[in-house]
Amino acid sequence: MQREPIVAVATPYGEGAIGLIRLSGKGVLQIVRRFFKTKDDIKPRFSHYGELIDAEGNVLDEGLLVYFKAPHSYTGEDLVEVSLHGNPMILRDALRLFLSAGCRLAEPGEFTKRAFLNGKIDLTQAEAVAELITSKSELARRNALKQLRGELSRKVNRLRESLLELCAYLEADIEFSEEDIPTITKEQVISRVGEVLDSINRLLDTAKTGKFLREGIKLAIVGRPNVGKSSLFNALLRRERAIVTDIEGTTRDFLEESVSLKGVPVVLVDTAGIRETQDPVERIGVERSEEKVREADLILFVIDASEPLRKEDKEIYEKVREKEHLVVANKVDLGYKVSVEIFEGDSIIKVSALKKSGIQELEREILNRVGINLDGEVGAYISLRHEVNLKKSKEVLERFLERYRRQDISPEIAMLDIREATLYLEEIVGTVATEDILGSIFSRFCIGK
Ligand SMILES: Nc1nc2c(ncn2[C@@H]2O[C@H](COP(=O)(O)OP(=O)(O)OP(=O)(O)O)[C@@H](O)[C@H]2O)c(=O)[nH]1
Ligand SMILES: [Mg+2]
Repeated sequence: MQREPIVAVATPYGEGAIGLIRLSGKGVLQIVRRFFKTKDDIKPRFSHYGELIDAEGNVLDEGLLVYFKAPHSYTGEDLVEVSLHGNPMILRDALRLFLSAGCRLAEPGEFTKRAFLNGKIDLTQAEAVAELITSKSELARRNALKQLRGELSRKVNRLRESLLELCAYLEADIEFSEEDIPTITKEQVISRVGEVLDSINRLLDTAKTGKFLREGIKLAIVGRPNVGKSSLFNALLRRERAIVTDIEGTTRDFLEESVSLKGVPVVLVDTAGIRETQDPVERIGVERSEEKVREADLILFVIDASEPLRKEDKEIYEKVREKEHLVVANKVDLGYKVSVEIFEGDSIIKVSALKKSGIQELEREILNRVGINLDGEVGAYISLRHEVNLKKSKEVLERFLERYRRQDISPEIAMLDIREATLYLEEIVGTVATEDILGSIFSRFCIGK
């Protein structure tokens, strides 16, 4: 389907070797050809050199034109890309020409939205386009590419097909119930739904990691004064950002810095050592530290390995153990005199922030703890939208299973349940998609994409 012609600058604003204008929709080649003069016969997917000339006959620029004939284009419509020199004034003038000839300025994400509407890509792939452009970390980028190549779609579609088949069986049961041909047994229904639920749970397990990849991990370094929190902060940052002294209570206010841990975005927070104190400034610092404990995705609880645990260590540990945490025994270069019985079940990572030893192992442990295994393959990590729908689908299926086992459900209702669960999956890939869903996805795009 060819919609009204749209145009946009597809390259970022500013000076560059090349600036690209993209047009898609009905009659875009004719529109461009009114201004872009070339000696060539224009062939799809070939690059043609020419001049861009305005209505008064002034040459605006020289450039290259590539024509993609529907349906073999990004949008599935006729699509033209004109590469000019990357000067914002040239691009603005070119844009004006095309607008004057009947094009409309594209909305954010409109090219990709048309690709979706024309069946070139599904909704998870459209989302992946936006993520591929905006991802801030190596792993998020690799994940987006996987999603763009249909990894998530395949997984969700497999589940959807399994449920649709089940629907067909249940329907046949209703239609031909008198004829006494069992098309599917009760056990088969239960095991099929069970399998789908297992797969949904596996996908849901990736949600937390997906969030970390996209938004980063908030990591708070916490402990009593002088155990070496700021030293560890600096070691992880690989620069001397925080002040380090042997005076207890050196860090008064928390410090936040972003760092990439093996390609994963991390916000590191150094906090004031937690202890009872009369100093009003330090007390506010301690309160803020406690707040950071609450906000963090993961806590590095630091102890001094070179001496026995103190009462304060144990008190802080009581607060920390409720949350995701790692115990970091620092100052191992001074020996290991700490008794660690109270940390039973916790893995203790030995480091020396001063000598910079054990830091790599600590980084690996941090990523492991949030579900990122650098040695394994990057999986398909779902986003919040996928998570919400998968949970709804799961809920319906669980309710169904429970009633089906008790035989407390008519075949008609059973079918409706399965159909509803399928619908939530279909919303993920966009087999069914409301304007609301589309609006919220495509409005996040940049113009020209
Ligand atoms: N030997 C040794 N000393 C360390 C190590 N890490 C830190 N220190 C020393 O311990 C002292 C305190 O270090 P900081 O990093 O300021 O400790 P902190 O936990 O941030 O202390 P507060 O900000 O007061 O809560 C300094 O003299 C550091 O040089 C280590 O791994 N080995
Ligand atoms: Mg400090």
